[in-house]
Amino acid sequence: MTVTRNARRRDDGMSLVEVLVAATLFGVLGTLLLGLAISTSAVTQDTKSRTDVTGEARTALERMTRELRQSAGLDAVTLPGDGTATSFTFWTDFDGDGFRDQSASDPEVLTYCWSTVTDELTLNDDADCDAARPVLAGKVSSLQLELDSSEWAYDADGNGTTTWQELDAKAGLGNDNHRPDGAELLHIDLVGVTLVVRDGTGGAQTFHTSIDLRNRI
Ligand SMILES: [Ca+2]
Ligand SMILES: [Ca+2]
Ligand SMILES: [Ca+2]
Repeated sequence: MTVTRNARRRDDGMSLVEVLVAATLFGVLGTLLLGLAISTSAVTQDTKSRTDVTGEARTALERMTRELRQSAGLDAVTLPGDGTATSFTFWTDFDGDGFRDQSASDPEVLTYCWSTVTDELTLNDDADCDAARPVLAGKVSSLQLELDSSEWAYDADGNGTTTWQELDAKAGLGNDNHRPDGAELLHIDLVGVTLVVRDGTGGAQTFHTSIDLRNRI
C-alpha cells in the first residue's frame, strides 16, 4: 500500500510546466538528430555517386588497357568530327588460335565507343556504335585518342613523336585524307586514351592510359 501511495505522489509532482519543458527538449533534440541524419545521408549519397562514376571509369580504362595491350593492332578509328561518336576497333586473339573469333559469348573484335549524345562509354562487338551495348562508364564528358608510331623514320617534324597525322601525310604510306585509316593503322603501335568524367558535384576527374600494342601484327 505504501508503494502505491508513493507512486501516486510522484505522478502528482509532474507539473504542466515540467511536461512542456520536457516536450520542448525532446522536440529540439529530435529535430537536431533528424537534421544530422539527413545531412549525413546526403554526404554519403554524394560520396557514393562520385565513387561509382569514377570507379566505373577506372575499371573501364583498366579493361581497355588490358585488351589493347594484347591486341593485334587497330582495325578502325573514328575521331570526333566524323559523327557523334569517337570509337576504335581492334582484334585481340584471346584464345591464341590465330583466327578472329566473333562468337557472341566471347567476341575478339571489340569496339569501344564514346557517344557525345549520351556521354557513355560502351563496348561493342562490331563497329556499330548505335547498338544497345553494355555501358562501361557514364558521365564521360570527353574521350581523347592519341595514335602514335614508334617508327621514327616517319617523324616528319623531328619532335620525337610520330603521330598518325604524320603517317597520313607521308607520301607512299598515308592517303592524306586527314583521318587515321587504311595502311596508316598498321604503323600505329602506341595508343593513348584520356577520359574526363563528371563526378556529379560539378567537378571532373581525368583518367589517362598509354598502351604499347605489343602483339601488333
Ligand atoms: Ca581467336
Ligand atoms: Ca612528329
Ligand atoms: Ca588517312
